[in-house]
Amino acid sequence: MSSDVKTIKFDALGDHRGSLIALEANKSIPFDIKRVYYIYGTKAGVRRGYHAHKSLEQVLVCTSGSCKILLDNGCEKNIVKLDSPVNGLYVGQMIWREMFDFTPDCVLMVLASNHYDEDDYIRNYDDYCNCLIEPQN
Ligand code: T46
Repeated sequence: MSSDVKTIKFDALGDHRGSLIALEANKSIPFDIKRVYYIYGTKAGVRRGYHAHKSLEQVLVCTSGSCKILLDNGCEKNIVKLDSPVNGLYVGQMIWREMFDFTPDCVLMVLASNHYDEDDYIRNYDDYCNCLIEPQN
């Protein structure tokens, strides 16, 4: 189980025209990418997330603007600010996450290791804590 979190710094390919970042599965992104989605136009004061994933791994990248991510592994909580397209945030399995403080121009792109599956979500915090104590298959 990869219940970890880490920041990833991407190589920016730049020249006089500007910058370009290429993200490749099993290279800069540490899994096979099966899905990409992005969150944008988030209203002021909105907090999203409030869940963990049983098996999904993801890399979050703020391609525009900024937002903050609260990460909770059941023992400790950390807040990471994403404010650059050069930085990615890897979020492994069984990490509770909440996203907040979105700037109006924020585009949060997420690369995911699997297709959308609602059964992979744990959307209740008490259930999440119970799963950490007694992992299920
Ligand atoms: C995560 C954080 C960072 C789909 O139909 N397909 C999809 O691929 C996704 C991601 C969502 N949906 C549906 C499910 C809900 O009816 O779109 C609706 C909004 O999803 P949700 O409330 O889960 O969105 P967030 O912003 O709370 O969480 C999302 C991802 O769901 C989640 O995996 O880690 O972004």
